[in-house]
Amino acid sequence: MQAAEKAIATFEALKRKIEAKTARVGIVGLGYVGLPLAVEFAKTGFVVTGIDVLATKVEGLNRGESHVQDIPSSEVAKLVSTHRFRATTDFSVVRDLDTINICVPTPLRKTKDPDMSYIVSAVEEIAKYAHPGLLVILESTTYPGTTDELLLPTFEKLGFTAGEDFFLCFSPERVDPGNPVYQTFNTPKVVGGITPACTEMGRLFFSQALETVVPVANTRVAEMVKLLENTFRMINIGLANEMALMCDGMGINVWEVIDAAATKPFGFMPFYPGPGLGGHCIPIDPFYLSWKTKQSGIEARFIELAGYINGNMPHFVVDKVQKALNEHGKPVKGSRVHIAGVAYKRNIDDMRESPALDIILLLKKRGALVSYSDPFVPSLKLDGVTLQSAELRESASDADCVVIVTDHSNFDYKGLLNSARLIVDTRNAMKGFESDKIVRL
Ligand code: SAJ
Repeated sequence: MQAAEKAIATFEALKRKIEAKTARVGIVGLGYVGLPLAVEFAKTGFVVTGIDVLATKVEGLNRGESHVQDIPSSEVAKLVSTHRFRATTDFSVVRDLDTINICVPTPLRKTKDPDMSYIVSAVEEIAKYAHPGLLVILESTTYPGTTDELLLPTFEKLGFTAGEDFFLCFSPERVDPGNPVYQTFNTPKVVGGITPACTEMGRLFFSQALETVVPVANTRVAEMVKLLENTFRMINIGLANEMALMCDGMGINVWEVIDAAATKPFGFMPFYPGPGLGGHCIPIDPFYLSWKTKQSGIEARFIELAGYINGNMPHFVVDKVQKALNEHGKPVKGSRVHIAGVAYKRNIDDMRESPALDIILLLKKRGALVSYSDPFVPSLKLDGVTLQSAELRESASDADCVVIVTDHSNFDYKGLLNSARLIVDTRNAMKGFESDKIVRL
């Protein structure tokens, strides 16, 4: 059979399996991205195999237990009992898979360089068992060129040709944990392939289980889409934080300024100042872009500047606490400072890159006695010390100053105003309350 005919036969064979939902789907990395994706495809009727390096995660899933906030255990249990989903640590299952989505972490090293080790090890394992007709889709947020430069050569070394005997795409994950409106099935899914045939295969695959699929020209466009989305956010948050610094210097309430600007029905989108930038996406993803552009001699100055401004917010907050205590005739040294909320954003338990950690360390460095309350975070280990979350109202009445770092909805802010001597509010959580006890960003 000629190569072209062979390629068409390979494409048609996989297309048929995907359309018939008999394609065996594999998801590598069963975290907040991979598990919801696995569940969506299993619910649509595919048999899905999840692969993860953590045996505890795999065993829990096979017992029908979910470790991901957006996926109830009952859902996992049902899919496991009907043999629609199972998890394993054994990559050799790839031999029998038709499609694989790679949903592993892409953190930054301390040097702000991308840590590609999770992607590299996953691809190396997959390559050991790769076979003709496989569709491989990388979902981990990464710099433009990763799929072309890191994944493609690995498969080409095995003699594969993308778009002919295997299909390779990039599709950015857009999971927003805890989002009550947008979940995996109804968040538009961008996908770009090494070749048009790869893109079409990726589009066909996702359209079996997800509401909207957005095919783009190639993998680099798809990789860049995600970085634009999150860089846009990070830079605008940086602008909001710089506005807070300017307004602070001019005695203007920045929150009133933003709320009033947000009444503009077009051409404006509100972002808000805060104690700093936390999470596993926004503070991280833009530096994948700036790292890559630096290699071609282009300085991503917006990203660097926003990173500097956002990174400086914990210091600004601690300076504000110091000034507020001094106004009340107290030094930071020896004062009891109670932190209300330590998670990186409201109503979740995620502590990754949380600015609360920087604020606590900076306060301790200045001699403050620091405690915290966070109903989502029962305890936290910092600088070798384990802190336990305390009851807010009681702790507030004992404290010289309360700092609202995370504005959880279930905090009793009215009660806090009655019990606290002094409140530094970094989230405008005390909006609507007027008192000289309250110091706002
Ligand atoms: N933050 C501010 N001011 C703002 C918005 C956020 O200081 O106006 C802070 C938050 O407190 C947090 C950090 O920025 O510390 C990140 O917050 P985020 O609202 O961006 O939430 P994330 O990190 O969960 O971002 C995710 C991203 N989702 C994906 O990457 C798939 C992001 O693209 C989403 O836009 C965001 O959720 C969302 O909208 O919830």
